[in-house]
This record gives sequence, structure tokens and C-alpha cells, in this order.
Amino acid sequence: MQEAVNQQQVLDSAEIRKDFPILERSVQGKPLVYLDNAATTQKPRSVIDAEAEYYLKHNANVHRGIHTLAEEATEAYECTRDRIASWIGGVAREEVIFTRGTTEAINLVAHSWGGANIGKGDRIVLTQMEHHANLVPWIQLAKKNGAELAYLPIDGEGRLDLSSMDSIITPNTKLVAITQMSNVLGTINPAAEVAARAHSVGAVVLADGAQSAPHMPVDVKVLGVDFFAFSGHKMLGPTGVGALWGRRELLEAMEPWQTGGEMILLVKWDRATWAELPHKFEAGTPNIAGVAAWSKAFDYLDRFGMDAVRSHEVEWTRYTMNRLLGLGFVNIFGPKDVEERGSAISFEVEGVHPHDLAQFLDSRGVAVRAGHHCAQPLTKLLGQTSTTRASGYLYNTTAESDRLAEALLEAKKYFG
Ligand code: 7TS
Repeated sequence: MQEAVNQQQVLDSAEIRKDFPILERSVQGKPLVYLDNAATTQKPRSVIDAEAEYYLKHNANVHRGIHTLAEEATEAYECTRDRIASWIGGVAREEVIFTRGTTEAINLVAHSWGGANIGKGDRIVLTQMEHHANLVPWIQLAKKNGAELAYLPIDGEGRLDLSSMDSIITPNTKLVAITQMSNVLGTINPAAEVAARAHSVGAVVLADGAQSAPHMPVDVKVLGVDFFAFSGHKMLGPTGVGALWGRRELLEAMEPWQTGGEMILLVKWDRATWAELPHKFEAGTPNIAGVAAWSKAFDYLDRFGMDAVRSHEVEWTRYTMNRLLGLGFVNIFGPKDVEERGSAISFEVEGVHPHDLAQFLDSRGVAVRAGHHCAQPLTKLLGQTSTTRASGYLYNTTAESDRLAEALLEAKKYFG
């Protein structure tokens, strides 16, 4: 898979799989069917090699030493920042802050922007389908600063119900934080529409892109949001790296969240001033190897283009949902129309507990996730304590969906 592929071409998953060494392994004596991509994706050899190559040839700390290795390390690290800046719609590189992932990016905004701008009587609006990463930081902030929380509801098919949006996003709303794609329901949210309403009352908008950035084209300017958070490990990159994009005026006005080395301009015994963006928000030694290798994940996805990745997943999701529904005992949560959703398919099998089911599927080599998927209030709203989730990516084939369906049939017989 060395040459650029025509972006219109449907992806050749069989060929793509050859770039992912882990997909060749067996689990419980069966060829692995990896369908836990919403939790984390597998890595192509180019990403794995880049991380090793960094340690083998370039390892040094960034932004400090005036020696060749330090310059190479800094260049590799900063090169990924440029990559991200263009990848999310051509923003300024200074507006891209490296974090450990989506969770840390949202915590940064909650502490640094929220702590200073959300006070008593102010409102924070979220949706009923948020991952805990875009829920708990706001619960904590609301508690600390005396703000109130309100939620945009979901309809019976797990789509955002915007009919009451104007009465929920009130003039005292200071922040609207929504996921662009649900990790449980798969729902793709009309973030731009919500952002427009939020801005009309002067609120700031954060989009959680943990599930959207890996699976569809993202342009933060088209979305019209003010902050955008996402993770490297859900898009073929290493674990422990992620990014926050924020509008420059907001970032410049914010106090740093973490303080220490790398982020200062001047330090006296009793005070300190801060470095320019983005360094103000990057205290301490970052995951340099991870950031350097993340750029290879962008290279990999760019061979196909995100339109092609999205098209592949729409077809894979359509096939998989039809296959599961065809079994007659599977109930899928979230939108039925594949154009309205991503490839995370959460479901219940009548009479079988999700944990038992996941364990049974594992015995057949099929990796899925069972649980509340870090969205406890949503899972409860769906009337469940947990669900089973199969989630696909560009290397998943319909033959694997058949393996999933066959294993579900066996499980139903076994437990039924
Ligand atoms: N937001 C959403 C929508 C997510 O799906 C996740 C992770 C996060 C935020 C947090 O990302 P992190 O990289 O900081 O951990 N979602 C999942 C999942 O669905 N199963 O495992 C992790």
C-alpha cells in the first residue's frame, strides 16, 4: 500500500489489513476479528516503526538542547502539529495543543476556560449522549462554581432532538459541549446547527471529536465550534497523545492549566509569566515519540482520504446492521439510517447478558466491548445496565461481520 489511492475508490480492506501486523494473530485459536475500534484502533506498521525509529535514532527532549538530536526531536514533534493544523481544516499551528488525549483536552478547557468564565447561575449545556470525558469535568465545574447543567435530549432512535433547543440553550448559557459522534449510539450530531444557536446567545462551543475525527472529514471552521478535542489512538496513532484545537483569542485569554517546565517565559522567586501559544499549555516533557509517530497515522489515512474512509464505513455498517437484525434476536440502539451514524453498533441480545456475550464472542476470536462504554446516564436512559458494542474501521471486512453474526447465533443457542 505504498502509492496514493484514488479517493473515490472503495477501500480494499483485504489489502489494507496487510499493513496491520496484529490483525494476523489468532485469539483463542481463531483468526482475530477486532471490532473494538471505538475503544482504540490497531496501528499500521508505519506508525509502530516510527515510534521505534524515534527512540533508535532521534531521542532527545524537545524545545531545549542546541544539539542535533534535540533539533530532530523538536522537528518531528512540531511537524505533527502542522499535520493536525491542516488536517482539521487549515487552522493556525499555534492553536493546536498537544494533550494525552480527548479526556485531557476537555479537562484543560474545563479548568482553564471554564474555571474563569463559568460562575454562579451560569448554564452549561451538554447532550444526553456524552461520554464521561465530556460530562464529568462539567459536573465538577458546575459543582465548584455554582453553575447549572442542562441536557439536549435524544429521541427514540438516539438522535439529538433539537425541537426544544432554544429553550435549553438559554441566554445564561456560557458553554455548549457536545460530541460530534456518539461512541454508544453512533449518532452523528448536527454540531454546526447547535453551535449556531449557542453563538446566538454568546456561548462558547466545544465539540468532542474522539469518535468523529477518526472516521469522517473534519473542518472545525465549517463546524463553527470554538474548541475541538480528539485522540491519536482512536485513529491509528499511538496511545497517550491527543490534541485540543481552540480559537486563538480564547486560548490567549486563558490561564495555563498545568504549570512547570517548557511553558514559561520568565520566572522570578515569587512570580512567573507564560510562553506564547501553544507552549503555554504544554507543561513538562510530552510524549514525543507518540506525537512523532502520530504523523504517520495521518499519512496513512491521507492515502485514501477521509471521504473514502467514511464511505467504506457506511457500507460496512449497513452490511453489519442488516446481518445482525437478520438474526431476529438482536436489538440495535441508535439511528437505523447509516447516513446518520458511524460504525459503533451497540446492541442487546434477548436473554443474554452483554458480559457473557462478549466472553463467548472472545472464545470465537471476536473482540467486542461490553459495558456502559463510559456513558452511564445514557445506558440507563436506554433502559440497560450495559450493552454489547461492535465497532469497525477501515480494515474491517464484511466477512468479519459474518463471523460476528455466526458467533452471535452460537451464543444465542448456548445461553438460550
Ligand atoms: N469522547 C468520546 C466520544 C469517546 O468515545 C472517548 C473514548 C473519549 C471521549 C475519551 O477519549 P480518551 O482517548 O481520552 O480516552 N471512548 C472509549 C470507548 O468508547 N471505549 O473505550 C474508550
